[in-house]
Amino acid sequence: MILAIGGAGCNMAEAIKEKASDKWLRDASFVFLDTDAEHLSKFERDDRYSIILNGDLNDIPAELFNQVGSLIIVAGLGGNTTQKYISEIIRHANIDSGSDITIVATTPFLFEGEERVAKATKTVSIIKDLGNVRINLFNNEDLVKRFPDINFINAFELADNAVLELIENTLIP
Ligand SMILES: Nc1nc2c(ncn2[C@@H]2O[C@H](COP(=O)(O)OP(=O)(O)OP(=O)(O)O)[C@@H](O)[C@H]2O)c(=O)[nH]1
Ligand SMILES: [Mg+2]
Repeated sequence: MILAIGGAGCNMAEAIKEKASDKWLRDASFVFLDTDAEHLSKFERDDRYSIILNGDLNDIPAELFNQVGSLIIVAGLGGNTTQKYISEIIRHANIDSGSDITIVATTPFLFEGEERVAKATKTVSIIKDLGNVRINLFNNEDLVKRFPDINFINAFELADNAVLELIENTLIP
């Protein structure tokens, strides 16, 4: 299962769903979680599961993680939603399925400002405190070195592609 948290996570999951070349990834189940109902509505289609977060996890069905062997969580760190919900979601997934959990997350570009970077650092420490998840961090700033032409418009699309590449190249179902 690919579980997206927050605005960036949902955009990344969408890119994975659209562009994945590995069959296991194309066939994976997708869950989109966000506090932003308008953004979330963009991903609502028959084959997806999307859930609006409203302060607690009561809206997540108990059986959601049943029989999920491998859970990949995608998110952009640096925002409020992901920081607020990620540990609770991981605990929920752990209790329900004991599944193998991997987080693939990006850290912000410097152009987003120090506050975002600091928030991302804090979220990483929250995740690390849980201890039982693997975390693959992709530093968005690396894209600046890789793509000298990167700009405000294409930056997040390049990041989405890099996340997909990381999952296909390093994670085996
Ligand atoms: N790859 C990718 N990263 C993004 C995108 N949009 C934002 N980001 C990155 O993700 C970080 C977190 O942003 P969001 O996902 O919007 O934050 P959130 O978890 O929804 O939290 P709030 O919106 O603050 O409630 C940002 O600081 C950016 O670095 C995107 O479309 N794709
Ligand atoms: Mg958001």
